[in-house]
Amino acid sequence: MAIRVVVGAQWGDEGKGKIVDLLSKDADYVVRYQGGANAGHTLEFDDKKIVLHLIPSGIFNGDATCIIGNGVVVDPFSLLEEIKEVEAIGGSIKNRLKISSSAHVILPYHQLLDQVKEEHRGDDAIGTTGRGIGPAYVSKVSRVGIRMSDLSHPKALRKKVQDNIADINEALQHVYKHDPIEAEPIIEDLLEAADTLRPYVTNTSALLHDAIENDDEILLEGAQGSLLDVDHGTYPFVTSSCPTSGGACTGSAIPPTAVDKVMGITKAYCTRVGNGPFPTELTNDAGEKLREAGQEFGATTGRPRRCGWIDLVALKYAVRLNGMNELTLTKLDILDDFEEIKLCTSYRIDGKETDVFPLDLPDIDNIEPVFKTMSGWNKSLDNYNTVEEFPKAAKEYLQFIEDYLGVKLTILSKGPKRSETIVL
Ligand code: 2SA
Ligand code: GDP
Ligand code: MG
Repeated sequence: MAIRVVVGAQWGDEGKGKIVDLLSKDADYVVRYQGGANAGHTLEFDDKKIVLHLIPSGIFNGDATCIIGNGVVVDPFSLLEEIKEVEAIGGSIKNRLKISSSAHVILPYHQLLDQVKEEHRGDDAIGTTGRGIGPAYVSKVSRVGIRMSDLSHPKALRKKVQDNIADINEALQHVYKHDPIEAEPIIEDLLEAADTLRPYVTNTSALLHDAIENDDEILLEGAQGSLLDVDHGTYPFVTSSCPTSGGACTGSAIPPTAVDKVMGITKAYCTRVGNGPFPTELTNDAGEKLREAGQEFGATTGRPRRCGWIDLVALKYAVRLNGMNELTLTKLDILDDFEEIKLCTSYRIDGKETDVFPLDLPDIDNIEPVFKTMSGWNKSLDNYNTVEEFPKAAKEYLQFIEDYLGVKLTILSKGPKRSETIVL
C-alpha cells in the first residue's frame, strides 16, 4: 500500500481528474488538498461525463473515502450543487464524502471581491476564475476566515460573518466604489446549507493519521498546476494556494515522511488559461489546431485555453520542485495529426541560453524559447495498445521527453476515457 501525490506539472488541466479516477479503483482514501471550485476535473466513463470542482475524483471508481482536505477553500453552495450532480449519475456520497473541519469557507462576498478586484486591476488582471479563491485565502491567512467547524456554532458564526462583512463593506464602498452588501441574507443561506453539510464535516486529520498507521492506500489529488503555485509559480499570475507536492502535506495533514511517491501529470503539449507568461504559446494556426483538437476550453468557466508546444524547461523545473518519481503524459492523441512537433529545450533570455526556469517575472516575460523539431507520426494511435507497437516517431517523441526530464513515464493517455490509457 502506498501514499501517492498526483500533481499537475504545468499550468493545470493536464488531465488530473482522469488519472485520479483511474488510480482510485484500489484506493482507501482520495484527498483534495488545495484550491476550491476554481478547479474543473473531468471524468469520462461508461458513456458518462462529469466535471468535478470540489469533490475528489475518486468518487466514481471503487469505494474510497473522498476527503476535502483542510487546505481546500469550500464554497458550500457550489458543493451542494455538485453533490446533487454526482448523485444524479449514480455516485454515492453518503458515508463516502468527508470534509475537513479546518477547511475554510468561501462566501458570496469572496466571489464579489474577486470579481471587483479583477475589474480594478484593468490591464494587469490575473484572469481569475471569479470563484472567490484569492479573497478566501486572504481571509484565512488574515485569521478572520470561517471554517467548516464554525457551521456547528451558529451564534459565533453569525458574529464572524457580520464582522467580515463590515470590513469588506469598507473596502467595497471606499476603495472600489461599489454598493455595500447585506450580511443577513448570506447568514441565512449559510445556516441552511450548514444543516445539509454538517454530517460530512469531521476531523479528517485524525482519520488520515489512523489510515497511515493502518497502511491504507491514499491518493492526494492536486488541483491547478505547479506553475500556478503561489510560491513557485509565475507570480503574480498564479492561484492563491500551493498545488505542488509540499502543499499536499500541509493541505491534508499527511506528513512528508509518509508520502511514498509523487506522480506528475503533463499534457503532450501545453496550455494555460488566464493571464501571465507562457513562453511556448502559439498564437497562430497551430495553436488554434491544438485548441480545437484538444477541446481546450476551461472546465469551470468555459474560457478558451491558450495553447502551445510542450515546454521541457518548465517541466524539468516542475519535476525537481515536486520531487517527481513518475510522470503521466496525457492527450498524446491530440498530436496525431501534425507533420512536425516542437519541444522547447532551452530559453534565450537577453541573448543568454539557459535551461533553468527563471523566477523573476521580467525574465520570464523576456523568454525566447529554443525548440527541437521532431517529425510527427501523422496517424491515429487509437488501435495501439502498447508503446512497442507505436509508430517510430511517437516512440522517439516519448523517449526524448523521458531522457530530457530524467523521470520515467509510467502512464500514457490517448483519449478521455478510462480505457484509452496505457500503463507502462
Ligand atoms: P483563481 O481563480 O484565483 O485560482 O485564478 C488564478 C489563476 O489560476 C488559474 N486557474 C486555473 N488554471 C487552469 N485550470 C483551472 N481550472 C478550470 C479548468 C479553469 C477554467 O479546469 O479549466 O474553467 O477557466 C484553474 N483554476 C484557476 C486561473 O486561470 C488564473 O490564471
Ligand atoms: P484537470 O483539471 O487536470 O483534471 O483537467 P481538465 O478536466 O480540466 O482538462 C482535461 C481535459 O482533457 C478533459 O476534458 C479530459 O476529459 C480530457 N482528457 C484527459 N486525458 C485525455 C487524453 O488523453 N486525450 C484526450 N483527447 N482528452 C483527454
Ligand atoms: Mg481543470
